[in-house]
Amino acid sequence: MKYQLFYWPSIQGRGEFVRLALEYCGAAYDDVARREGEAALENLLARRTLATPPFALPCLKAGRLFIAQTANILQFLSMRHTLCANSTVKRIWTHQLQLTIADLVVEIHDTHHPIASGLYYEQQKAAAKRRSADFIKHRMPKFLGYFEQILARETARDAWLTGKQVSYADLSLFQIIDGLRYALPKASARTLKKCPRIQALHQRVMDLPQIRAYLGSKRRIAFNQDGIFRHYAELDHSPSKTGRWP
Ligand SMILES: N[C@@H](CCC(=O)N[C@@H](CS)C(=O)NCC(=O)O)C(=O)O
Repeated sequence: MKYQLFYWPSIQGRGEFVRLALEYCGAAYDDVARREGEAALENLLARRTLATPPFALPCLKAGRLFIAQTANILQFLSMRHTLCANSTVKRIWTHQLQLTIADLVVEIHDTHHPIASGLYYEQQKAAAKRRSADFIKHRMPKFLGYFEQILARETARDAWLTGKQVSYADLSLFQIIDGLRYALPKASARTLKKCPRIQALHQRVMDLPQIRAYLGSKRRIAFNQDGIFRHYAELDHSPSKTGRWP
């Protein structure tokens, strides 16, 4: 069976967490809008008569089933493919980690769009400067510090977030780090200095043969200024010499 992924064709966005999981487990999928254009997405979002209509994208079609919410899609895929450890405790734990990553994704998005998604960045630049300063000073260290501590609990050097087995949460954390390095190169480097295990995990995910092949393929869309991770140099704050923040 071939899955159909419905997501915006020109950005990584939230769809990328699903693409990484599909690529890792070698599942056949059609990235529908990259082939057919965005009209396919608009048609889907208008189909309120579906049994499970999506509110927003990404959405995955598996047979007759339409599944939305990134964490929900990943949990579904993990029931069919080897994408997390096979015990109830580990499944719930992996889902919990993914939901925390979903919270982080919203905060990353809000660094450049703190007022409204429907407004241009230029219309909310002043608020974006304040929001990104707070994100860099407080939120990014808090989130990444949490994941670093989770990894530190494992004694084995080659452990993943949930233990011995790689899970979709590891693939998602890889994506977060890749994106933060693109969007906030200076600030993320400062935070990541204190997170050696996260840095190592990012490299280890990149070295997984399926992920390496995907990243080198045309299927991987480059980061750009339309996605969740956007690079605006003026948002990549550093504290001043006196330690003060904007
Ligand atoms: N919680 C959802 C959020 C989905 C979401 O906000 N998707 C964005 C694109 S990345 C969207 O289509 N937003 C339109 C809207 O919220 O009206 C998830 O994690 O999948």
